Amino acid sequence: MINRTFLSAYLLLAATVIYANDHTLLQALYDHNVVKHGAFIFRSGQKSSIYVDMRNAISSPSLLTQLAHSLNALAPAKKYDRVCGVPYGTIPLATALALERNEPMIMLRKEIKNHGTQKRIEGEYKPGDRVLLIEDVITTGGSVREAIDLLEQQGLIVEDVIACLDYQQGSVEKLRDLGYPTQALYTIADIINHTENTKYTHNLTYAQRAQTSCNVVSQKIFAIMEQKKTNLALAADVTTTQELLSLAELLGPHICVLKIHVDILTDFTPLFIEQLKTIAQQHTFLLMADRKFSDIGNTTQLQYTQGIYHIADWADLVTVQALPGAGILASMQQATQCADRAVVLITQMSSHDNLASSAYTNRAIAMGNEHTDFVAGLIARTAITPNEPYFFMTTGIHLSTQAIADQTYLTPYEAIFQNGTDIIIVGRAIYESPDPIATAIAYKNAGWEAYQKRIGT
Ligand code: 5IU
Repeated sequence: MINRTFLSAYLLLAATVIYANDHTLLQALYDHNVVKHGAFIFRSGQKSSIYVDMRNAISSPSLLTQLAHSLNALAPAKKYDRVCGVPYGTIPLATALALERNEPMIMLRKEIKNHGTQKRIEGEYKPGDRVLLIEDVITTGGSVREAIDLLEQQGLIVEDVIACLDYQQGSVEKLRDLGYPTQALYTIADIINHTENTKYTHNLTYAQRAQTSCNVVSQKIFAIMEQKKTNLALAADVTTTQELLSLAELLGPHICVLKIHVDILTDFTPLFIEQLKTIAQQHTFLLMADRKFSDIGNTTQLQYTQGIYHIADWADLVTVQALPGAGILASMQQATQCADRAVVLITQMSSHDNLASSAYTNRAIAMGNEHTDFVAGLIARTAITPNEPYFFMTTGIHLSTQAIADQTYLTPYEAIFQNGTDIIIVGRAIYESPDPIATAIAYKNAGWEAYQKRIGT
């Protein structure tokens, strides 16, 4: 074993801090249920309010790729003869990294096969090969040490160790002392800090938030949720007015918001809007036009108020992209001059590989913060800001987190309980189901139970 200098240890530490600031990846770990909130008890008996399950990352190709990118950036800038993952949990990640680096891989066996070659290492290698070793989470460091022993027994040289998470049990420092430069993308303290920053509204009820919010539409929505005991919004992406009116009539009692794409209707008439408004009043839900306005202020103002849809006349809520900057909000607000019209600002999206980086998300929130009288809510995967006036709406919701095309799904429990958002927006899972009423009730109950658990009842 080679003993490294203090200086290299210091440089490694500095690098760790730099990569720990990558909040996009950290956020993705939450979004994909790698980091979970709750009450957990470790094998040691120690209690924790968060739990990190790195293995869940393998179910998301985008997250696995993102992790491989970040680990690649974290690894020392040199070539290795072999990339190897600590068995067995880290093998998928090591594969992703080996492909990204275009370097050969080997695989360790924990047990010797009692048939065949009795090999402990799969793949081709020769004594003296220099290895980059990957671990997902370093706790005691025992698995890393075992892997190093195995590799060294076969004459391989472990040059560097990189990991996703350092549980800060002193093992990373111990490995460095033994001569294995070790770095991690995050420490458990990074994860806890991030978690603390997202927990602000967890214990407030919707009724309390209706009282504390300064936005009229926000107050309305919180009051409706409390009264109807539902945080379910229906995304009714159907293409005829008849289908849409039937869905509104059928599911109206179970929802707080009906979200529509008015421009996908093939037979739109102004009369349809009158009919929809009547149903919304009868069943007490708000109308949301998911128009995703994104042009310069003047054009958006015209799109909002003119054309054949006259959205500003009937939509309680409209979605707006933050991309054009604050001018879009000012010009829309000027066009309505009406306190019961509001915006839901898009700060994050649910589509795979969308471009909303954490820097973009933060700037979008800052933009909303300047207009809280008009911005009532945020579209987000996680309740990302300590500002209470907002309600957080989450798209991409499914009871089974199966993937459909480019959509990334969270369960109602993950969105409401774990990620602290307020409203689940559900589309195909409900209106394409054989029994939309029963399915809507199932989603309503799941969303409500998650909320009750969050507020502690
Ligand atoms: N929608 C998303 N993701 C987003 C945003 C909006 O899915 O990030 I902003 C819309 C698209 C569709 C609905 O109208 O929400 C989700 O429909 P499904 O539940 O059928 O995937």
